[in-house]
Amino acid sequence: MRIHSSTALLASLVVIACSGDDAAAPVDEKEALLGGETTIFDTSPNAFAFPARNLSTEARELFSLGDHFFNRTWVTAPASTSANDGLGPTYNATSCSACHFKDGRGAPPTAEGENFKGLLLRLSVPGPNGPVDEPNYGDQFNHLAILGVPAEGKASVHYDEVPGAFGDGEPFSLRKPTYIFSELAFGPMDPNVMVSPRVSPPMIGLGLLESIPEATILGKADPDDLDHDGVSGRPNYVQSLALGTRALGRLGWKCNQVTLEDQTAGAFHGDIGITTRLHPYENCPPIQLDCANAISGGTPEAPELVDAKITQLVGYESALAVPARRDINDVVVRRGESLFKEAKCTSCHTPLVETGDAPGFPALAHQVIRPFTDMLLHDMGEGLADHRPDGEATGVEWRTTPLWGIGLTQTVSKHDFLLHDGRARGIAEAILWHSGEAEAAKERFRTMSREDRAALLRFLSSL
Ligand code: HEC
Ligand code: HEC
Ligand SMILES: [Ca+2]
Ligand SMILES: [Ca+2]
Ligand SMILES: [Ca+2]
Repeated sequence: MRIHSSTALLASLVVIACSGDDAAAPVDEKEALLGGETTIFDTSPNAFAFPARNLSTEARELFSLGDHFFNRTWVTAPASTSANDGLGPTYNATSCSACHFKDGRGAPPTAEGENFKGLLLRLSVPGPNGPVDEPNYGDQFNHLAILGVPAEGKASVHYDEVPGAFGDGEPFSLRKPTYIFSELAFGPMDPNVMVSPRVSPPMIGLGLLESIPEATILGKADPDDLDHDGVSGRPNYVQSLALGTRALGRLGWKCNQVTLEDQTAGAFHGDIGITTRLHPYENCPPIQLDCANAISGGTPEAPELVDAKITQLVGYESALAVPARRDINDVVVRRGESLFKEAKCTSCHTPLVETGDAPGFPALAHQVIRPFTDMLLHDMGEGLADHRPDGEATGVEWRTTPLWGIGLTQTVSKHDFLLHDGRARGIAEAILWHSGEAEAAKERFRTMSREDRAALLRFLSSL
């Protein structure tokens, strides 16, 4: 099914909602509108690539310009067109869309020796006032470089199978990754190096998440677990280069970036090697002399990318829409939804939130959205820990991942590897990795009957 005319589908949804043969109370068709009035209706491989349905004409133009830029391939400077040169000197990919393919999520390497594409490795070492960059490799491992400059080396993943069983005895196996560096160009890493593997997350609904009022997010935090439900939830505060101050982090797997502008400039610098006003110097740790001496596509005063382009990209990223839910009237899906609540998955995956003002993006303002995240950090236990603090996030904490769009992962990204490092092979494994504050919820899932587990998974696949 591929429907672009939203009003047509909206109308048919209402009909389904009224004529469904489910004996229970009729479902409010609005439940399908995960992104409120911004929601689009598409279940094709392009489902994550559309602008918000209610976007103004001007905002649509900005979206198109940014879209173009998101797909642009960067080349080594100097090139005949200076508009897209400045790649590297070291980098991980040559375009945003190489990692966020079709605005979906990246896949980890599936076997030892396989290349890293959608997964990157963040690095740091403990310093006197908190973590600092790894001295010779910086804050990210860059496995690629332009001609004449050494890449930082190679990385490989190794998976160990960890066996387990559901409450009814049915066995399962989880795969735990280990990362191995080789051919390191600048000697061994610091013995205290902390490595955080992260896949590229899907790009939908980011402007809506940015428009959730800070008070709403902080209102859900319960750092000392005063209500004794075993779930705390803490905000992350990180330095925003865009705002010039420390502020509430919302983006990244640990809420480690504040605004889309921060995230975009950071990605250009760390992932592609493009300098901007916020990151005016090339990404070359002191020992990497060939990197520092390579021809740049700009200067610190006139960086490789001008602010206007960042604005276009932010216009694109803000407006990428969330697709509507499917099958909301299916009896099994509805049973799964009840189980999701009963298992208290909702204590972190908040089903309903209202956005506040959205300066520059009126289409995103005051929308009733269903992101299934509280935008807070949670201790998820040793199994998922990266042991690498990030801002105020500890080495065991992660942002509650928004679950909207999760059921379209396979369609859009052609794989269903989930969690921050893509270790989970599908939704069930992602839940089974939950521990720490989510241990009790995980146990409720693990000990459900087979039928209930299937219903819960059907519900998540409808998102
Ligand atoms: C090498 C792969 C790679 C490339 C290239 C890349 N990204 Fe990302 N992107 C990631 C990863 C990994 C994360 C998660 C980062 C984290 O947790 O710190 C991410 C996160 C993001 C997020 C935050 C999403 C969220 O849910 O919080 C945005 C926005 C984003 N990237 C935009 C961009 C833009 C714009 C570009 C191009 C300038 C880009 N990315 C290039 C891998 C990549
Ligand atoms: C204590 C908070 C908390 C509770 C309770 C919780 N989760 Fe999560 N969930 C998280 C966090 C944090 C992550 C990200 C973990 C990671 O990537 O390492 C996550 C990730 C996920 C993912 C993977 C999403 C993705 O895109 O990678 C799924 C699926 C999921 N949770 C479903 C559930 C279900 C179902 C329940 C109830 C049985 C549940 N969660 C309960 C916090 C929670
Ligand atoms: Ca550059
Ligand atoms: Ca590096
Ligand atoms: Ca609590």
